[in-house]
Amino acid sequence: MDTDYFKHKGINFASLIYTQERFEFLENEFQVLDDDVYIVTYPKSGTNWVMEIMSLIHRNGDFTWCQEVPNFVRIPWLDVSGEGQKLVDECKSPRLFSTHLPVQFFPKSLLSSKAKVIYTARNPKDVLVSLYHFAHMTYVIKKPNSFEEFMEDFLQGRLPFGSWFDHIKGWIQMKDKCNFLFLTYEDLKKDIRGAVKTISTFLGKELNEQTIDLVVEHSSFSSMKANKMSNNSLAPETVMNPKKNNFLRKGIIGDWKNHFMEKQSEHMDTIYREKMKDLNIKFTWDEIEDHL
Ligand code: PPS
Repeated sequence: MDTDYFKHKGINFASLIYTQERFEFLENEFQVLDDDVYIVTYPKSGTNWVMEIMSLIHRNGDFTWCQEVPNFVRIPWLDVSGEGQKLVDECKSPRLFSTHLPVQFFPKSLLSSKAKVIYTARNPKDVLVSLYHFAHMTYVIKKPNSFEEFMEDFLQGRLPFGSWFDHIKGWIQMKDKCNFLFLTYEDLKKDIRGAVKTISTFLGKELNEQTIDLVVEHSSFSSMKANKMSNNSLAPETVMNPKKNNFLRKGIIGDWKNHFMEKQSEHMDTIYREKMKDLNIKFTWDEIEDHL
């Protein structure tokens, strides 16, 4: 099956599950509610992991919801059209949504609401590697010809959802707002208990130690991989090839070192420094890299 993209305001999206009309509707007409919670990421930054943590916190550690209901039904994708759109339109308050939308396409009604946003970012080198593998099993990203070419598409913002740099720089402008929580995949890996506490406090839920244990256990890589409601093996076959399903692939920090040649790493570092120079923020992955 061939993958087609269309451009919305300069950014590529897969025609298979997204439409321009829906994006216009979401940006200008969709009503954000005060008790909504949005999980926002650039693709491959740990969205499904945060969805699992959120589902478990939402149900106070009761994991039956995660074992009986697919993750994309528990926390619908805000930005998709077709069948997925119905899940959004029919979702009852308190609503939990996930999305990869860049900030400029997000519903404008967010600005006048108390809805909460959890933004999770990940080392772009690991995002690129994860995306590269995902592109071989999905129909929403064009099949890469080579890692080299795919990297250039990533760095130039030609992949779906556009530039990683613009995405994070756009969303991080909200970092001082009280309804915005910024996390990194690396934070979750380094201290999952701490991250669960941070997320639950942000959501206004104080969990006891036993409940935190349940959230940690049932959102672990191995639990999610073994759970067909959370490993995306139930995703539509038009979107992902179930025979190639390895959505929960490795779940580690630093797999980029197994894929990048030295000169590719230096090339990406140069672009990273240039594009991020105005931000003046040190991210968890920068610190991890410093200690290697
Ligand atoms: S998507 O398609 O954009 O929604 O993908 P996303 O969920 O954002 O990212 C997929 C990567 O996250 C890893 N993952 C996890 N890592 C550690 N622990 C847990 N529980 C977990 N759940 C998902 C998943 O394996 C993908 O990363 P890679 O590097 O490809 O393994």
